[in-house]
Amino acid sequence: MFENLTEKMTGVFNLLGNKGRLTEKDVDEALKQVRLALLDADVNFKVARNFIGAVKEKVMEDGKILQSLTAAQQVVKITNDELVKILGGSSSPLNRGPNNPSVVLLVGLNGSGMTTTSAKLAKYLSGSDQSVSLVAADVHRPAAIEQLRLLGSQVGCDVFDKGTTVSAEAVAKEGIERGKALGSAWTIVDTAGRFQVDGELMEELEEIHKSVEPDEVLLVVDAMTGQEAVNVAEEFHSRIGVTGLILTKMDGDARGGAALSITSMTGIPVKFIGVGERVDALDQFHPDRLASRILGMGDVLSLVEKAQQTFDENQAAALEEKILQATFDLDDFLEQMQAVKKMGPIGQVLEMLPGFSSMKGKLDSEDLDGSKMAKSEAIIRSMTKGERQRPELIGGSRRRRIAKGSGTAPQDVNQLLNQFKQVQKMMKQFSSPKGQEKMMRSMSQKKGNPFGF
Ligand SMILES: Nc1nc2c(ncn2[C@@H]2O[C@H](COP(=O)(O)OP(=O)(O)OP(=O)(O)O)[C@@H](O)[C@H]2O)c(=O)[nH]1
Ligand SMILES: [Mg+2]
Repeated sequence: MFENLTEKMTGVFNLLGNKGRLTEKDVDEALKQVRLALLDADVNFKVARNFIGAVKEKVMEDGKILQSLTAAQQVVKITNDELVKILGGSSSPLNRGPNNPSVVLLVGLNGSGMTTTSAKLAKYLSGSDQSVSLVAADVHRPAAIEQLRLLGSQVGCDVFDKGTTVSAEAVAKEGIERGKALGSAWTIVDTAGRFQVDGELMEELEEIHKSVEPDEVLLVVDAMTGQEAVNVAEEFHSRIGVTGLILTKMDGDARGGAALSITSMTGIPVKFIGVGERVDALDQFHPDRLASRILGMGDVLSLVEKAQQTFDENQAAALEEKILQATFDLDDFLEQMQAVKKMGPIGQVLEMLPGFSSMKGKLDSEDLDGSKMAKSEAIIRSMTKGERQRPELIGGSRRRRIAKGSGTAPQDVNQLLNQFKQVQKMMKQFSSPKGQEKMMRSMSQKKGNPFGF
């Protein structure tokens, strides 16, 4: 996510961090670089200008900052706070209406991801035990209805449609009735997109809006469109009133312009982000977490949440026991790899680690696209049960057999065994009281705010 911007920002602040006390000129030079990085990410120039102005003002306001030995860290902290601010301050949950179902209208331009996002949102909400039904109000293309039906069955939600011969407004209205009859907590209405904002589309949306009185009108915006997204949002907002934004395709090559410009230009909060094509690739939007990522500090909170969603409790307890007993073997290693895979594409998972942007150069594409992990899995699967429990049994001839069986080379098998040895060593350390103490100590030193003060 926003790799280029993150790389440049970390570059600027690393340089600043090497200086100790700062002069006003140092700050100006760093902020100039930050401004260029923002413009290069296609951030709206007014947003970039105001942002830089606000950071500078805050830095100079407190006369002691520049003289301090932690001046650079304080500048980073101020930059972080201002970033959080332009991203909307805090996260905004969905508005729950007074009656069931709460109605969510999804609107947007053609191909921005509305239909996919309807299903993602349905999955997201049903994940927290809320019943959801979907309405196919894109009556312009039969394929759109079919697409929503298919996605609906994937996420286990009722999909209401009336074909393509009735008006979108009529389908939407009946769809809400259907949601009521089903006792749904939420009914999500998918609408048609257009290539550009045009009168016809807006009239149709206005009619739907009047008829269903939605609790949320969510504009789905493709993050790859950059700051052009601001104009789109303004037009939709002035015609039908938008209550929230969903930025899709944040997993792609989006540079950051849309995400960083849209809320401060329009005042509309981003509520969710789409991070992939799968129906589970939707995250609630947290301004502070994105700011932290942009400044190269990763997103540990999201990582922990994803892990909690993925690992079941019994599995986690069994693993803990094995670590404490120091009986963690290659089968457990395999199980761990599979669990990590469930958290999403490995490149995306790694991106949430602090400092990843500077580490990235040291990894090869095999590490990032999951092919190394697939190789490791194949190697372990080619081992016998005994070998998985006691890898020290593996000598030259077994190694050749395993390599052949997994379509890899003997040095790949070696590499995996070495990697496993490292993990085992770390876990052994953790299982001894002394090792635990050591680890706790180093963890507690890292606790607190990520800037180190
Ligand atoms: N990588 C990625 N692809 C996405 C995301 N959201 C949607 N897509 C893809 O974008 C394409 C268009 O998605 P749709 O949901 O059909 O878009 P739409 O806005 O309903 O399009 P129309 O109804 O045709 O106007 C599909 O191939 C989706 O898989 C996302 O967050 N990440
Ligand atoms: Mg669609």
